[in-house]
Amino acid sequence: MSAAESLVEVRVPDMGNFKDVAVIDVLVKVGERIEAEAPLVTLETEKATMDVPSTAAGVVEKLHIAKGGTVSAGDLVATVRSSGAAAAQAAPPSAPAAAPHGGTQAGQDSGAGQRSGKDVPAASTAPAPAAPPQPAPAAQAPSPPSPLIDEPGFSRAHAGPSVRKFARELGVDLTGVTGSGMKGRITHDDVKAFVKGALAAPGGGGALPAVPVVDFAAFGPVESQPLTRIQRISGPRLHASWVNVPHVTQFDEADITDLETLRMKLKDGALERGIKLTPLAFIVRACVKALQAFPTFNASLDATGANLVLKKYVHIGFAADTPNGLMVPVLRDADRQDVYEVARQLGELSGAARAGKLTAAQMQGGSFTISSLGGIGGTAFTPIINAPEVAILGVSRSSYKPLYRDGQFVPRLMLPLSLSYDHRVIDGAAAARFTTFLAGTLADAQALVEAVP
Ligand code: CAO
Repeated sequence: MSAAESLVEVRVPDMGNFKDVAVIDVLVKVGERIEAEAPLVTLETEKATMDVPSTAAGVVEKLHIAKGGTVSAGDLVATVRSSGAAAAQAAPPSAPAAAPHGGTQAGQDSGAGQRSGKDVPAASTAPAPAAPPQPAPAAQAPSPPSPLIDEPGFSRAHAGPSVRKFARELGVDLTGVTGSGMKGRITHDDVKAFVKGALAAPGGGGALPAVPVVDFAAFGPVESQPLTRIQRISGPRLHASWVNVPHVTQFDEADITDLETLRMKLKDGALERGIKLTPLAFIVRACVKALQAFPTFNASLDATGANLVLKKYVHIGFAADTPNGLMVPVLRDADRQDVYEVARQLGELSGAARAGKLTAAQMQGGSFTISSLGGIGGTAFTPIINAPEVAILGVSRSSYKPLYRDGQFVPRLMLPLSLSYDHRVIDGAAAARFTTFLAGTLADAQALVEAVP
């Protein structure tokens, strides 16, 4: 070691009350040349991710911790062979060496003024001429939990450490981010697209106005029940769609009198084959025809929001009411199944959903969703789009209504349809054409039972 060199020990700074914090990434290698403040390792507590920066410029002599291990304040992270006077500004462990992502790193050039301009290239050390001196921040603990992040959902999200870190830096809840990588893995670009979407949202992406916190117990007895696991997962996704997608709902009615007559005729025969031929199977068939006629309803915006991705497959998701909450199994290649096969798969998938036995693959890849409340009741509702899909069909309970035809009122069985659509992609005229086509298709019962080519 030359006279100008010294060994600097970089330690984990004071992290408040956190102990045994996970080392999720080691960012440097032994022998690597680093600048002062270069991040050495990334730590993740339950609440935040933070880098531990080097307190000196030089060469990494030794690493004392490994990815997957845990550390506490004061633990040795690395020994850095510092070069010359520029190096040894090692701060004590309690100094503000680590800032939670999103927090300020200000004040860490405090030694620059004492450095020799001869020893150190000006470009790498001198403060920018116009930059005013920054006050040193107080020692920083990891950020408090962000109210925007659903921590259990965040930890379950399918994303690697660097994407998690990136998301935390931006305060993005990965629970609401749709992954475009392999097997739905969330990528950096997905996080960026999510942020762009949030910024483009009405209100400029600023924090949403908060709902007032009310002490309900002040008004009478109360009982607190935790949301189910499915509610905790689906809630942020529904919320993301609600706040990101401009929804409009188009209402219509389909005359299914003939369809119901035909269904009654075919029902028993189907049951002998173990198939329950419910109205939903016919509605799926009708939607397939409508999606083929109107491909923009079977599409999604890409991550940039500038292109529409038209899907050449028709995978229909359908909302299923289960004891654990709402689930959306996906009937794949619905365009290749006849009404009996659709009915059989609807029965199988909704049975698996109710038994809590759906696989992840059975809930992925949907290109359009149907939410049928017809078996329960109601006249109309405004379903939330299963984003990034661009439309969802709500179906309510059919009932007999007087229809004026050929100079007289006749009783017809009318099925209420509620189509919510993403107005960025679909305009009102297209939506009205879609529901008109759908209603016409449902009225043509025989065509719905024909074999699929
Ligand atoms: N109008 C009148 N009756 C209807 C109907 C409609 N639109 N749709 C179904 N029915 C009848 C069926 O004919 C059946 O009667 P029978 O037993 O006499 O034949 C009965 O209602 C029950 O049907 P089902 O529920 O067994 O079958 P389905 O195919 O209609 O629905 C499923 C399957 C999984 C969609 C349904 O069980 C379900 O879970 N629906 C709730 C969906 C939901 O929660 N949506 C809201 C999502 S947003 O929170």
